[in-house]
This record gives sequence, C-alpha cells and structure tokens, in this order.
Amino acid sequence: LNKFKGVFIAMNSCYDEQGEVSPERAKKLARHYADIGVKGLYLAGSTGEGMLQSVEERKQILQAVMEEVRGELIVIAHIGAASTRDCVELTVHAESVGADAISAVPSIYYRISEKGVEEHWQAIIDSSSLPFIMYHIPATTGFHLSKDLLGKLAKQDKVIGVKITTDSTYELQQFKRIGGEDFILFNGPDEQYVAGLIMGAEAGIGGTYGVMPELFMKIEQCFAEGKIAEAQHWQIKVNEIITELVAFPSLYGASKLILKLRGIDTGIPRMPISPIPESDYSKIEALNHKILHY
Ligand code: SI3
Repeated sequence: LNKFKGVFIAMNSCYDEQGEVSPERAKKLARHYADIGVKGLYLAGSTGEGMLQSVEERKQILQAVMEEVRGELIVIAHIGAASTRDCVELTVHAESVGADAISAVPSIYYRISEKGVEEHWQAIIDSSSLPFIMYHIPATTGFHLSKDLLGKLAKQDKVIGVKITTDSTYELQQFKRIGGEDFILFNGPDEQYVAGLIMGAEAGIGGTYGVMPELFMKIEQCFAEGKIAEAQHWQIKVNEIITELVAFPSLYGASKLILKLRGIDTGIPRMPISPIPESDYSKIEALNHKILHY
C-alpha cells in the first residue's frame, strides 16, 4: 500500500477555448506534475469538476492522463456521480485504462440513507478489482460518514482508505483507529496537512497542491524526518497562500489562472463555477509571484 502514501494532486479540470474537455491539455498538466515528482493524481474530484462533466468526458480525460503518466504516477480516478449506474460504468472504464484505484463520494442530491450509500458504494466496489477509497466530504454531499459504516466497509481488502475532508482531526484519528494499520487516511483539507499527518494521515489529496506541489512535498519530507517545527513553518506559509486563493470568486478559477501564467492553459472553470474577472488579474499575478518566491 506504500504506493498510496504521499502527495496526490487533485488535478484541475482541463478545457479548451470553447469550454470542451481537452485531453491534450490534461496530458500537459499531468506531465508537469510527473516532472515535479509528486506521488500521484486524483482525477475528476471537486477540483477536477467531475460532477460538472458527462461520463464520456470523464473517460476521455482519464484515458489521456493514463496515456501520459501510466507507470510514473499513481492515478486515483474519482468516479463518484449521482447514479450508481454511471459510477459502475466509470469504474469499469478506469480499470480498463489502468487506473491504480477508484474513489467516490456518496451519491448526491437524493439524500440517500446510510444503507443506500452502503449499497451504492458496494456496487462500485464489486464492479472491478481496483482498490477503493471512500470520499468523505460532508460539506458538499450533506452525507456524514459514520464510524459504523466506515468500519464495516474497511473490513474488505479492496477498501484501502478514506479521503477525509472535514475540519476534524479527531474524526480523522477515529477513522484511522477503526480502519486499522493498513487503512490509509488521505488528508483532505490542505490547510491542515501537518495536523492530519500528526493524527494519522499518511497521504494528502488536495486542490491547492496544484499551484504549489513543492511546498506540500516539503511539508511531507519535513514530517517524515521528524522536523515538525519546520513542517509547521511551511504549513503556515501554505496557509497564507490558501487564504488568498479562497478569497477570489472561485478557488478553482484562481488556480487555473495561476497555471496559465506558468504556461499551462487549462481554460476557465465550467459554469456555474465563476471564472476570475479581469479586475482581479493583477492580484493573481502578485500571488503567483509570491508562491514562486517562497
Ligand atoms: O478535488 C478534490 O476532490 C479535493 O481536493 C478536495 C479537497 O479536499 C479540496 N476541497 C475542495 C472542496 O475543493 C481541498 O483541497 C481544498 O481545495 C483546500 O483545502 C482549500 O480549501
């Protein structure tokens, strides 16, 4: 399971000038991260705008990324969608193109019961031989994963971990306790990567990693070497940047513009996520400069 431990970038969406998904641009972005040497990528999650894309579009992006970085980066395909049928279709596809693992949020919109979420996830797990990572993000899904359900699912060999995006490192620690030694906790909130590592996370999946992967790799390295004060120092620097990023009309729009300034055009976010107005461009340039000079 060591291949799932480390810094995973929740990769931004990649569109062309017309707003269509762009496999070419996705390849270029994935290549950029492979050259930096992160552990892996998390595709079509919140940052990847998977929920705003069709099943066909999601397949195209995953396939392109696999063509570019298979064997170099560990690729986790987020296949979560409202319908179990779509999730299963995406899972079967993910396995066919060689993804390393799949991950899913609970089904959204219909306020599915705990039993329903269990059945939804189980259908996904049963549809391939890929490792499965639960995606716990109650602020967007409205579903709060209980310790009971986590414990029940974690008993299966294929269920290797949970990506936990809540503010509670207590919950993270409880999930780790229940999941056991071989169960991987993927830290979700980038603002508390160090805190998550201290309380039992062994990996991080984050959207803001995409504009500053080196800083998160530095945090990880300091932590691994037991240099906690230094890890904290970098986390504080990172948090200054995140505070600025989230103050823009959209975090994803801001990250995409920063990537564009660095020569990697991924287009603008898909509606209803706001793009960044031109009046904010100079602030984005200043922020990019700040990140590059840390
Ligand atoms: O794309 C993804 O699925 C994620 O990376 C989720 C991740 O937990 C992010 N959360 C959201 C809602 O986008 C964080 O990386 C988040 O962007 C960061 O902590 C800034 O608040």
